[in-house]
Amino acid sequence: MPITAQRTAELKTLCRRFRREALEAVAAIQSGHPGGSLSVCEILTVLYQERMRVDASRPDDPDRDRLVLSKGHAAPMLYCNLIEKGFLPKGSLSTLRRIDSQLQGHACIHTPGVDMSAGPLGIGLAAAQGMAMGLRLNGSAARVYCVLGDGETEEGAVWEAATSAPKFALDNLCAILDYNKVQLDGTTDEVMPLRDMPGKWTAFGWNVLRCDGHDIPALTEALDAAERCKGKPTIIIADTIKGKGVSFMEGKAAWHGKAISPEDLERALQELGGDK
Ligand SMILES: Cc1ncc(C[n+]2csc(CCOP(=O)(O)OP(=O)(O)O)c2C)c(N)n1
Repeated sequence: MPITAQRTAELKTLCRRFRREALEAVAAIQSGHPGGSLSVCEILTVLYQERMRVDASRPDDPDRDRLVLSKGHAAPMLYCNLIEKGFLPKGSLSTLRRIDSQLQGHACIHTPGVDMSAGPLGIGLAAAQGMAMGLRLNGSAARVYCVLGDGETEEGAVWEAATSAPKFALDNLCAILDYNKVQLDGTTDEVMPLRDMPGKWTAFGWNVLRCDGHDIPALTEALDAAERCKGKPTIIIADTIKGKGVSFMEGKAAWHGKAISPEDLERALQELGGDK
């Protein structure tokens, strides 16, 4: 079912709040990853709040959809979504990255709602593939989503999983590439040119879809098309902007991992607007 205009507006409002909360949390601890959290905001929000079948009252439901945030440094945006879904207590984002907090800088599988630990880039797609195979063996209709960074695809392990998932015809697996064209210390073109991303995944045997990764109806449409595709895994190449929503962070590798000063936080919150 296409998403309604009203639901789209609700999710846009939610995304604005999530952006504010993620930046406030990173600023409070003076460490973390603003840029990649802002770029993946709509992707994670549409997944968790709109399309994934997950229920916080049954966190271990064997038939729940899974999500592997392979670009694990964007954990603040994952936590915003898990809090909204009721997996984590309201207000817990203020404990981000503190000793003994459940909300570490990279998500950990012991945290309620988190399906896979992350930290070293490049491992998530293989883990998601294993989950998809296990679910199919168990006769489950659950789907597995894996969110990748584009810089992350410089890791060779991504391409081992990219090779094998089509062999096993894993149509319950959907990768989403947060294609913001910037990584840790430069653009991906400068650091390691990725060249023809859609062509590469097509050659590996994937169903390749492409959309604007900040456009909520386009993302929902792509996720629905992925679910309809049979016999092969899907990758949604979602064009995004690193730091999206805050003009002085947009497209800047300098805002990949950075402490946010109180002045910059204030400027960012003013730009984002919305409720305090
Ligand atoms: C194996 C490994 N190498 C290096 C790092 C350090 N690192 C963390 S984020 C990052 C850049 C990732 O870029 P990208 O995947 O494009 O993420 P995004 O721009 O979406 O934040 C790097 C190199 C890591 N976490 N793991």
